[in-house]
Amino acid sequence: MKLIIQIPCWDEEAQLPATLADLPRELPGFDVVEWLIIDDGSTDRTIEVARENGVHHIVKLTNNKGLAAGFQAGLDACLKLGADVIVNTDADNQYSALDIPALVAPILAGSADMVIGDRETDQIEHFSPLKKRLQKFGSSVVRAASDTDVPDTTSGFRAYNREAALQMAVVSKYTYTLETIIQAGKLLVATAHVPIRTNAKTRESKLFPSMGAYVRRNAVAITRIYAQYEPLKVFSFMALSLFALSLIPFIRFLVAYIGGEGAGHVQSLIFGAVLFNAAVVVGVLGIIGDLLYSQRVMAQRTFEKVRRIELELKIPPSHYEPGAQPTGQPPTTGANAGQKTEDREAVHT
Ligand SMILES: Nc1nc2c(ncn2[C@@H]2O[C@H](COP(=O)(O)OP(=O)(O)O)[C@@H](O)[C@H]2O)c(=O)[nH]1
Ligand SMILES: [Mg+2]
Repeated sequence: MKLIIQIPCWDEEAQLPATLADLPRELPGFDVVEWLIIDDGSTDRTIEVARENGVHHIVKLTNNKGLAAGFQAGLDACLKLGADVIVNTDADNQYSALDIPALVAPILAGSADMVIGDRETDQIEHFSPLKKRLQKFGSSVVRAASDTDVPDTTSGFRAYNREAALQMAVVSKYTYTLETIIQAGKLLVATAHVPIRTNAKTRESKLFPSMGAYVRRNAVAITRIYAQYEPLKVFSFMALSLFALSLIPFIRFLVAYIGGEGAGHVQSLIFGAVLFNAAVVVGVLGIIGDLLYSQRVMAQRTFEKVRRIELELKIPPSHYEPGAQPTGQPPTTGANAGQKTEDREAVHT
C-alpha cells in the first residue's frame, strides 16, 4: 500500500518547512509514504524549499491556474505514481498532520472511499461569526445537493482511495472542495468524515483576500455547482416563482375585466404575459440543463475509463518533476524532468 500526501502550493516558501516537518514518513497500514507538491506557478522558492525538505514528487504548473486545477493535476499525478491512498492537506500547516492516521482509517477499514476532515468550525477562534454562519449555510446546501452528511464541506484535509480519485473530475477553477463532495454523492464514492485538529493560524488566506471575496466566491461557486448538478430543481423553482408572480397581474386584469373595466388594465395583462413567458423560458432552461447533465454523467464515466486505460499504459504524469533524491544523485526518472526544469529556467532568465 502506498500513501501519497499532496499539498497544493502557491508561493509557500515561508510556510512549507513547518508543514513538511510535521508530515509522517511512515504510517501503519502503508508500505510507502511519499509527499508531492503541486507548485501552481509560484514565483518564490517553493520548489527549492520542497526539495530541501525531502518532498519526493513535484507537479510544476508553469503559471498560476487556480487551486482546483492544481488539485486535479495533483490527483492525476498521484494515481500515475501508484498511490493507493491520497491525502490532501494545505501548505500553511492549517491542519494537524497528527490526524492523518484518523483520516485514512475509514479507507483502510474499507468503509469509505473519501474521508473529509471536520474542523468543527464552530470551535475555531479565528473564524468570524459571519464566516461560521456562511460555512454552515454553504455546507447545508452542499449536503442537500450531494445527499451526503459531510459537516465541513470546505475542508481541504481529505483522503481519497484510488477508486474515488479515479472518478473525480473537477471543472471549477477556484474550489474543488464543494464540487468533489457533490460528485462523490452522485458517483460510486462512499464518503465519511472524522473530527480533526487544526493548528494556529499562520497567515491570511490566499484563496479569499477579504470577507467580501469569501462571500462572493463561495456564493457564486455554490449557486453554479448546484445549478450544474440539479438543473431541473433550480430552474423549475425559478419558473414556478415567475409563474406565481405572473398570476398577480393576471388576476388584477381579470377582476377589472369582470367589473367591466378591462380596457383600462391592458398593462396588467401585458406584464402578466411577460412574466409568464419568462417562466416558460426558465422552465425550458431546466429541461435543457437536465439533458446536459445526463451528458455530463456519460462524459465523466468515459473520462474515468480513459484514466484507467492511461494507468494501464503507464503514461507518465504531466508537468512532473522528481523531488529530492535520497542518494543525492541527479534525477533519473520522470521523463527527462530535470532537463526540462533547466530549460525552463534558461528561458526565463
Ligand atoms: N494550486 C494552487 N494552490 C493554491 C492557490 N491559492 C492557494 N493555494 C493553496 O491552497 C491551500 C489553501 O490555501 P489557503 O490560503 O490556506 O486557503 P484557506 O485555508 O481556505 O484560507 C494552500 O496550500 C495554498 O498554497 C492557487 O492559486 N493554486
Ligand atoms: Mg489554509
